[in-house]
Order: sequence, then C-alpha cells, then structure tokens
Amino acid sequence: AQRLTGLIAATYTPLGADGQLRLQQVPQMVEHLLGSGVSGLYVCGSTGEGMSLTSEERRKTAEAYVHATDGRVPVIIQVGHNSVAEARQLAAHAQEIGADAVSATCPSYFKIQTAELLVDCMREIAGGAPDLPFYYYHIPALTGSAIDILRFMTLGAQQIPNLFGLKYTDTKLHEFQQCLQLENQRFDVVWGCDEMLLGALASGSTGAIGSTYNIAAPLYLQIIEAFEAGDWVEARALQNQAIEMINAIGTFPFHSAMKAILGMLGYDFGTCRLPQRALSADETIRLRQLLEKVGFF
Ligand code: NAY
Repeated sequence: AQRLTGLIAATYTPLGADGQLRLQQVPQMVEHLLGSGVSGLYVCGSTGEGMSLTSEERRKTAEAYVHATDGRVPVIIQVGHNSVAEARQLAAHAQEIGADAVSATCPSYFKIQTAELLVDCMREIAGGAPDLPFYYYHIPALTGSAIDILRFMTLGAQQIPNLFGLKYTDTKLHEFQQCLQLENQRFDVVWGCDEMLLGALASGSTGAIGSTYNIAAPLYLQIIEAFEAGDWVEARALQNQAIEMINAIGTFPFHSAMKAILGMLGYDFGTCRLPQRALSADETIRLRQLLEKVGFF
C-alpha cells in the first residue's frame, strides 16, 4: 500500500432538513474537493459524525464517497465504535466496497488503560479488513483514553499484520515526530490538527487529515508550498491566516459552523445531528461576519 500524502479532507456527512442522509450531495462535494487540490478523503470520522450515525447509515455514506471518488484518490473509512464487533463488520464492509484503507478510534465508553488492551481491540477490528492498510485513529481528547501511543505502535507492529499507520490527532509535536521515527520509520503517521500544520511539516509530516481542508485546501497547499521552498516568513503568515479562520469557526460549535460554511459556499449539507447542536440564524450571521473580518469571504 502507498502512504497518504498531501491534504486528506475529513468529509462531512450531508443531512437533510429532516435530519436524514442526503447522499445525493456527495458527488458534487467530491468534485469540489478534488478540484481544490485535496488528495484523499477520510469518511465517517469525527467530522463526518460517524459516531452519531447508525451502522446502516455509515455503510451508505462510505459507499457514496467511494463510488463518487471512483479511485481517483484514496478513500479511508473510519469504523470506530463502542462495539468492537460492530467496528469489525464496518471494516469488512469497507473492504468489500473497495475502500483504500480503514481507520478506527478505540472504544470510549469503557476507557482503555493499557497499550496491550488497545492492541487486542485493534487487532480484532483490523482483522475485519485484512487486505487493507489500517490506521489507528488517536484522538485522546475525544476518546478519553490516555494510552502510551508509542508503546501501542511498537506492540502493534508485531501483533497487527495490517497496521500501516496512525492518524495522530493530538497536539504533542514531539510525540508525533517520534511516531514517525518508530520501527525504522515504518509507519505512515498522518497529522490531524489543521491549526498546527506548519509545525507538523517541520516535524516531518507528509500527509494531514482535517476538517478545514474541505473549505480552504488552497490556503493549506500554499503553506506546504512555502514550507517546501524554505520561505518561513510566508509559511507562518499563511498558517496564521488558517489559525484566524479556525478561531472564528471555533467561536461556535465547530462542525455545525463548518456545515453552515459549506451552505454559504453552495453545498447544502444541513446541520449536525444531536448531540451536536445547530447554529441559530443569528449565530450564522455572526459567523459570516467573523469570517469576513479574517478575509475568508
Ligand atoms: C476527523 O474527522 O476524524 C478528523 O480528521 C479530525 C480532525 C479535526 N479534529 C476534530 C476534533 O474535529 O481537522 C481537525 C480539527 O477540526 C481542526 O484542526 C480544527 O481544530
């Protein structure tokens, strides 16, 4: 399998006014993303509200993105679930429909305390899609499991045949850098914090998965370009623009605000499902004003 490179958009899941899936919006979004320079899709993650969908909805959403993408860029399906058995079935489905990779969070209701136990969970899930590369999705702020990620990857290298990499969604750049070095740099470690992309590039990142790549891929591609050209002043100024944009969005419930922005851009993806709340009409106006102030619109 090939490593992921460039910007991977963590896709949104389109919902209608009735709160149900509205997957006819997917092809148009995929064209927008590929046209804006995105080089992969990460489906049903945090951004895609994977945890708020039924398994049937997750399968349909995965199918819609895989079919619309039609092999042009890699599509990774996030299958994490509190039920390890359910996650394994979702992984098997991802392999069946021709996805390019599978990724999973750990169960999070019962907290995982040790790297050994996490290996047991992930071996079970990754085994559902034995022919696909598997990426553990490390996002301790949301799962609440504080395991030693370096130890997990070291053990996983021996015990999970298709463990290919890691989606690293934490802010510890030094730990991220060490993950890249592990086992003779064997793992594809993908960065997950858009506001720190430049720092991650400096630490050796070659791929990043994020939500704001849905709306601002060209800005982030400019950061990568400036970084590669060694133009640090420019790279910092561009990253600063991204930070200001993210801070404006983060004034509101993040993913609901992102879905509101998609609407402003002409992609009606509805709003987020419970337990996330929608923005009020007034908040949507303020969001637009804040984004105008930072130069996004
Ligand atoms: C996903 O959808 O699974 C992700 O890729 C998560 C990455 C995002 N983190 C969260 C918690 O949503 O893109 C980031 C994040 O939205 C961004 O850095 C702004 O904080």
